[in-house]
Amino acid sequence: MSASKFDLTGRTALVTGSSRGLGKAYAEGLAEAGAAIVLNGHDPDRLGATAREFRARGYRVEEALFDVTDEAAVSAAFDRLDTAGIAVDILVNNAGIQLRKPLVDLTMTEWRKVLDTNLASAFLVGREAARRMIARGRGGKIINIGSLTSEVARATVAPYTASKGGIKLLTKAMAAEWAEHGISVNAVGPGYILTEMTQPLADTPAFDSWVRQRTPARRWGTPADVAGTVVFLSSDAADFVNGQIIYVDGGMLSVL
Ligand code: GCO
Repeated sequence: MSASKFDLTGRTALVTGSSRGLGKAYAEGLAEAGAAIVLNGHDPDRLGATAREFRARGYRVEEALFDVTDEAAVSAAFDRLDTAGIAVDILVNNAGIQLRKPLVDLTMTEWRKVLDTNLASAFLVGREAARRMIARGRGGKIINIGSLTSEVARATVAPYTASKGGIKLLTKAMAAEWAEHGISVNAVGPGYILTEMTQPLADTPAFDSWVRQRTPARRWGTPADVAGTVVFLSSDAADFVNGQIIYVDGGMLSVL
């Protein structure tokens, strides 16, 4: 197989929640593979700083400041991209938040915020992207970001778990409807990856030890460990992969 199957030159990728953390790593990986990047975030300062950093590295970057949970804002953002002549060929639905709290203490407001940010956003942004991919008639790639909790649960992260379980099946539902249009829809489930979101866990000695003991690779993952799988699923090499979730977890889900 020629390396060109993994070349994203000429493609444009929108990565939601890409000002920092895993989303930023996915955007970096896609840029390194040749894609032009549309960065998304809701904090203008953080988004601008990341965009400047990417431009300094020679990446082609656009900034899309919008709230992925706001239907009107998502639609308006895509209208702005249309007006600018920017067609999204690759969408990575990465935006997500975590909230660690016992279910019995959770409020409806907290529940809704996690489910809206982690799951509804993938529907809202995916719908806008797919409408345009179908209309253009040249296919596309959608990668939804799941989690180990797409498969198994951990106490105190119920809304996150429910949202990531939803991501796994929404991925299949999207594939069921959009594969015939040449759109590959898949998911990636990162394991315990060291980011701002998980740093408090890594800083807890007992949790850090548990992760290292439960992971056959005996280490936390890095954002770079996950980016390659996102690039693969964004490339022509994955044209016949649909509705799948690939866990990048050092083997954690494979062992008792
Ligand atoms: C937690 C963590 C996990 C990881 C990741 C694992 O509190 O257990 O936040 O949810 O972030 O999702 O795949």
